[in-house]
Amino acid sequence: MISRKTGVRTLVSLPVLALLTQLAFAETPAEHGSGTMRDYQAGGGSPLAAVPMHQDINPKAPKMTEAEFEKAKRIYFERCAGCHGVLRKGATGKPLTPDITLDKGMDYLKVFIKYGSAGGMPNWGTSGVLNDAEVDLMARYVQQTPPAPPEYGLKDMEASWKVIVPVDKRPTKKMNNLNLENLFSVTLRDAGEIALIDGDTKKIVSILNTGYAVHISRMSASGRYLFVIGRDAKINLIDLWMEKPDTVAEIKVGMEARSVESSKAKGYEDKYAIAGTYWPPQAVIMDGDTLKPRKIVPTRGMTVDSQEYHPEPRVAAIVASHYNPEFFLNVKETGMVYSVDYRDLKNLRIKMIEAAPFLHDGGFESSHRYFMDAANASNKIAVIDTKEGKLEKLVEVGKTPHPGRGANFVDPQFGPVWATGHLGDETISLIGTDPKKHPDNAWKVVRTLKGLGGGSLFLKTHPKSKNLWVDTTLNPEANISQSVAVYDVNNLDKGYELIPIGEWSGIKEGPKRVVQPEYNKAGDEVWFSVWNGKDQESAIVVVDDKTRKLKAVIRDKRLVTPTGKFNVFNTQHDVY
Ligand code: DHE
Repeated sequence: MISRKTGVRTLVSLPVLALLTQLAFAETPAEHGSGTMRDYQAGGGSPLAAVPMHQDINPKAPKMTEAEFEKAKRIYFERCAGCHGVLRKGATGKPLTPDITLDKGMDYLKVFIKYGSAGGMPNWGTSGVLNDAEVDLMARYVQQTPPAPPEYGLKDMEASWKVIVPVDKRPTKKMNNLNLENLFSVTLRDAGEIALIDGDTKKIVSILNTGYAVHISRMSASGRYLFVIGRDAKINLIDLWMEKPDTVAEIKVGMEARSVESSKAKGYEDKYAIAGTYWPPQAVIMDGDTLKPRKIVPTRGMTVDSQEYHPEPRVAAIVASHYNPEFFLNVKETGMVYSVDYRDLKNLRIKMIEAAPFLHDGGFESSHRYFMDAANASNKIAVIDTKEGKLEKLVEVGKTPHPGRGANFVDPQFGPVWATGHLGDETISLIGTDPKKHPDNAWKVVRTLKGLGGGSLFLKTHPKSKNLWVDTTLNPEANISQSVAVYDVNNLDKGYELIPIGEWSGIKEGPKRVVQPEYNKAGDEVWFSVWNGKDQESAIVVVDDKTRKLKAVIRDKRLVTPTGKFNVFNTQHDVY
């Protein structure tokens, strides 16, 4: 048997081999199989590991002491919950509820946990992450009734809510000399901070404390307020008009989260914000200038395909419609997109649009009418018409699409297209997006590009650019994860040029994974993060888009684990 982590061949006894071959808990290999994919799913550990939980005793399950249970719970939330879910009802990984695990029994479970499965379960034992005693512990743990983290309602949110600078004490005009439209908010993931970087001078303006394992930034419609969300569901509202931009309000909207967005429809600019949580499975609408929580939107419900109840459908990407006063929420595990009409919060209108599992990330095509939404476990892009509020089409793409917000450009042969890369294969799918002038190409994969390899997370272009940049952050080969591919959108048949961003950073040590291309406002520079370990030096590499030559390297010891970068203007206007 070959360990996915080490590539080392290990001898496995025949009964064990027999068990391994009948393992039925197959998972999506691309999502989960390699150490890097595994770490990506786990996201550095769920903040729920430290949360006290309610626990029933299941008399049929093997005995565990309280201390053993606590230890196993911590391991579960650090390693397993990202795929199997908080309540073990299954997400990317299969369900692990006692009705299934008690039947499987100790031997089966121990083999499964120790050796992994061909379907994608990591080999936790043979890779050295868990020792035999811990494998035994986890086999007993998954036969217990899953402990349930507490709910988190309006009262909890209000208790965490702080308005640091009230609205009437804030500036009435911009008080700094920053070119705000070309400011970048940069995620400093493991520091729990963001860096505000001046896009013109490339100087760090300030470093601000945010939530744990901070994740993304989004802009208000006016470009004044910056919203930053951490994995611990803490949101910082930052006022960019202040002499020194700083947090003016904060709130914790749940126990685990990934997404935040603000209202963009005419008449509702800056009025509301919304954040989606992984736990509890819900979203909350807040006031856009204070984060006062207003209305909670629950997401528990039936799955799109078999219409079975799912107790923990997490909220993944959220986009704000430019057409109607509505947010579009990805309800991941049920495969439904909720359009939430925010005109009347007392009589909230929610439309449940059937898409496909598991909805993760996505963005608008160039007209901003259609939300191109990745259903990663189905290898599909769901095209959601945000004007009509309906599913337009499900488009089959490559394995495990991961577009970020995707990339829009005009294909010389097929007209306007939106592109996605994939975690599970080396392709880039180009989908026609112009039903009016190019009806034959609309909502079809019109072209497939060959990229550097699997493990792509993000790709980007800009309306003023002729280049399409694609990262391969999670590829197991260092020379690929440290490089990006760039295509000439007017000459796609020529293939890509490989650009060694990691090498250009000048940093010698560390994995130097290159992640997330992001343009400046003018569209003539593209920024890449060179993402190293927490104790290693990282960097941001700025490339001249026209010449594809190195323009600047931002190196500063305060840039700890930079990952996402959000240019104010491009984020505000959904330019990508
Ligand atoms: Fe992300 C976007 C969830 C791991 C960097 N990530 C998103 C979105 C979701 C999501 C739902 C879309 C938000 C939106 O548009 O509203 N991310 C998750 C996870 O569940 C996952 C797989 C594991 C976890 O436990 O967190 C995960 N993400 C990562 C990382 O490890 C990355 C590479 C580094 C980091 O900073 O944590 C990472 N995710 C990003 C970035 C975006 C993002 C940079 C926004 C891209 C954009 O251009 O908008």
